[in-house]
Amino acid sequence: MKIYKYLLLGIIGLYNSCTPHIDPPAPVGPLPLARQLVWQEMEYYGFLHFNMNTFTNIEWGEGSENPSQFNPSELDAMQWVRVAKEAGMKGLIITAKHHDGFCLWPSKYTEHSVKNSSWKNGKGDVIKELSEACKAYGLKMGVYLSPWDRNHPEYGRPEYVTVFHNQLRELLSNYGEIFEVWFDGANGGSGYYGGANETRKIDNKTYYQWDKAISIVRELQPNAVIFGDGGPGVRWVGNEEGWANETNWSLIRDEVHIGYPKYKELRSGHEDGSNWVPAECDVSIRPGWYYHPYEDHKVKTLPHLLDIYYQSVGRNASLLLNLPLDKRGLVHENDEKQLMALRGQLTKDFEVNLAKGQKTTTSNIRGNSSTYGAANINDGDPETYWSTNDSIIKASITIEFDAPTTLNRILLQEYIPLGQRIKKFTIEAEINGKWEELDSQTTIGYKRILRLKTVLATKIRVTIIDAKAAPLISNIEIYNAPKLLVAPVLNRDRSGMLDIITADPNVTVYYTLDGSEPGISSNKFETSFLIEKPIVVKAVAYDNITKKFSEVTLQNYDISKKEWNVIAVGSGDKQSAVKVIDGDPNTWWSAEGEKVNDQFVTVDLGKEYTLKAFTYLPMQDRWIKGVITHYEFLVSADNRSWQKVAEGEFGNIWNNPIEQKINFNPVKGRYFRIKATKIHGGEKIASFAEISVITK
Ligand code: FUL
Repeated sequence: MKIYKYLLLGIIGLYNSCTPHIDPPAPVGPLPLARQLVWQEMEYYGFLHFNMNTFTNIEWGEGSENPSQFNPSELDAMQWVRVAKEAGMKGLIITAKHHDGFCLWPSKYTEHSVKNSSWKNGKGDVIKELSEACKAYGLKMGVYLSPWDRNHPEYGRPEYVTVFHNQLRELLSNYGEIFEVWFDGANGGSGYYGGANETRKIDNKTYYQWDKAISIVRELQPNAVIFGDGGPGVRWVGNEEGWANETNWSLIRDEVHIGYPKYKELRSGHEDGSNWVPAECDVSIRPGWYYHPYEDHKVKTLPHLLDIYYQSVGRNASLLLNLPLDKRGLVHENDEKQLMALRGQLTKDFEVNLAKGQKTTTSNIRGNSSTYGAANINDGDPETYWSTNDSIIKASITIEFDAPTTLNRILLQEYIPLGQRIKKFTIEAEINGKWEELDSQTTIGYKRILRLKTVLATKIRVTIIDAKAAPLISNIEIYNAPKLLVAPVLNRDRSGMLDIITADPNVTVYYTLDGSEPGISSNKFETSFLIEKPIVVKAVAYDNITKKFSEVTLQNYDISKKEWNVIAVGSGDKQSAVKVIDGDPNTWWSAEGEKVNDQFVTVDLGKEYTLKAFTYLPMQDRWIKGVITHYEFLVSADNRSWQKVAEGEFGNIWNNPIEQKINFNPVKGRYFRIKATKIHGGEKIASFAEISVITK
């Protein structure tokens, strides 16, 4: 038998060597450079925001901070890199210098750096520690160097530009290979500037002598890509939320520069762009870029992180996910947990490539040559691709499964070394012998991942409808991602209607109202229902295919707020004060007057209850203000004579602005008043997101 096999292989080899040589398709420019191709394959890497702002607990330092304030207690670069590696990231970019000018390395060109800090008695170098840790774990390192420097006395004058270039030289000379140099777009404005405390304006197109800065990068790190609003290597995506538009060209026109006012265009790039500058989506795992203890409960949820992944990596962009290092100098436990949840889910989503080994045919093959044949689409080799004859743009690829296959993800890649071409394509599935369109989309580029509805298909067909020239596809993968099983979210509105929300519409929710653990024999959630009386709700999501449950959500509810009314406020608009009892944690109301007596809200419960506790939820926005630290709580039967039943402090509320519950001796009353006697940071105006009472 063996001899026949070799004979057959010999014949195939002879046939292949006789196949006439067909020229590859002509490139459709602009084209990526080699360093951009290497960068593109990284796909997912991390940002580290860490320096003076970590210790002053703000987002933008003025530049007047004292270097001694920088003093991490347990800085451990190995921990950052270990976490990043385990999360699946391929590199880390650190804020070597942010707008306040504080340098994480002992720069020769400023006194505002680690060398004058308390950390390691001024002998430390964070960039060095990170570069060593990256080397140890095989991760790449990048540097963020803010052009704007609110500390430097010469900022705005030519002398500072030399400092900026010299600092760039230091970073690119002393820490080994750098994969990306990140130039921020925020520029000029007010600052300390060596004590001048003034506003300095610059022209960000000309002031920094970008040509010179770029040539320094080219000279010292020829393989590094440069990030900026308009590149030149990698572009900003035009938002800090972690998404690109569905249509995303890796091209931009010449007119894009740092501070480009029409930055929203960067979400799609320019189809007719004359430069190859792919998009990078930068987003923080928390609301802020820097660590703030008051955001410990605001780490992005798994469904949110997954959306970010699919809307960045899945839309022909890279994902730069920020981890704010804390005052210890570590990635916080909460952030690490969510990173690993994302990693775990992505591993499940892309576990088995269902296209692998399946029969793949195409409507047309370039010169009928196996060099450009259909097999290249799922051979796992990014260097081979399928293509059509030059004149043919509309073409299709069909993947036929051995048996009907359940699927809901498709991943497509163009062979970009010869340019991004595809402008429009559709995905169809053959289900029970009938073709059904699952999606119709525009660009593909380096990588496109589509989340499709779950179908049981015998074939999948990808049809290229329009392209700049003959389409080149190097890879198609098909997956069946499991349902997203995360604990359901419970929302009760003012009238008491309870809604149970799941991250995946295809899971089933079971709940109990008697404190028992929910399971498949409990109530099945179909539609919102009324909860008016005090009760504990426990809910769980269930996947009927894997027979697995999510974690359980537990929520204690008290009387509904249906009959409640805000009947008085210390100052400001009483009508809009209804937001403090609307059941929505994201709406808030604040007083207007600045006197202590202006800072209260009075609520009529509609009838008398025995009150045992009250709750206060501070504002949940990214920029919180008016957080009450000291309160008085008063109760009345008739809205005339009032009894103070509690007063005191909400412990640690600024650092941890979650709902506060204050118990007191039970008291009967129909009216209650929450009064702020002190507000965080000496502010004068109190704000309220939600207030409640406990009767049970
Ligand atoms: C912005 C900066 O101003 C923020 O502080 C942060 O560094 C972010 C990544 O870029 O433009």
